[in-house]
Amino acid sequence: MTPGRDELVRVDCDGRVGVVLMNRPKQLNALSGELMGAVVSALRELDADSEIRAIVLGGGERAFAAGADIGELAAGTPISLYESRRIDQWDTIRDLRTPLVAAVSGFCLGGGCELAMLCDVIVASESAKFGQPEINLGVLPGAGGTQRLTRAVGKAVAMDMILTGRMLSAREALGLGLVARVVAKEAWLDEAKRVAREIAAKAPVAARLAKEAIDQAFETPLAAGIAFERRAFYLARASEDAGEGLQAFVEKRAPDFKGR
Ligand code: CO8
Repeated sequence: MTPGRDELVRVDCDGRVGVVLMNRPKQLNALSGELMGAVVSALRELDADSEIRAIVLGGGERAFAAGADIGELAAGTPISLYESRRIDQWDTIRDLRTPLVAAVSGFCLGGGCELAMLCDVIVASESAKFGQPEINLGVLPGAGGTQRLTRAVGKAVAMDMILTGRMLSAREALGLGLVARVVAKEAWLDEAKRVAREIAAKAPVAARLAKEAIDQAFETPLAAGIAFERRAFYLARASEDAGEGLQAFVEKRAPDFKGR
């Protein structure tokens, strides 16, 4: 029987934070078409919910995700992959406006590493292992790994990882700028939720514009990125929340952001 979305992902709301946990533990969260469909659909729903101001995307303790489902890749043809637009749907994650925190414990490999890199902040357990081992299967990263990993860790390490399949420890990933925080093994999910709650407490319009502006740093030349940032700044300044935030500082009180 085909598992439903509710079996493949656990979706929960913790105040203004949405939590999506991938749930194919026996296959180390190998990203089958169905699992990715479930992830994308859950994330899009949370993104459309105006009450939600940050989202955590996680896996289990043993694996965030060990890559695309190798059985499916072996059974499919290049044309079925192309026709199904399997990889294209990953792009929709980049279009989400709500800040996304990846909670990574254990294996974060291949498509799993590419999925984590689609998120805005990666919080990793000390146990986390990051890698792009596709070369061992006779292929290469196909969902952004050659591009995003290179931008995150630089050419030398990206070449090393992608050409040899070497995995990075969480500490190495932190040193190289792939992840934002490394926490004790048992704290990976709680810390990711804590970071998400911290983001959710900020002015949401400013947070979303800031996320968009940072992403521009990877898409545009510097001058165009600076121009984008300036307009985003003016737009944020026009929000009610900016009026509230600035006034609250002057009045020495905590701001009450409304998301307007
Ligand atoms: N796909 C399918 N099943 C998997 C995958 C996977 N990626 N990874 C692990 N599993 C399954 C294993 O087959 C095993 O199943 P079973 O118990 O039925 O035999 C179960 O998960 C547990 O795995 P292991 O017994 O192998 O556990 P170990 O602790 O010994 O090893 C490893 C863990 C090192 C993670 C090992 O499982 C491994 O090497 N996995 C494959 C990692 C990999 O090569 N990932 C890259 C996949 S290709 C890819 O991601 C391309 C992305 C392209 C874009 C997206 C296209 C849609």
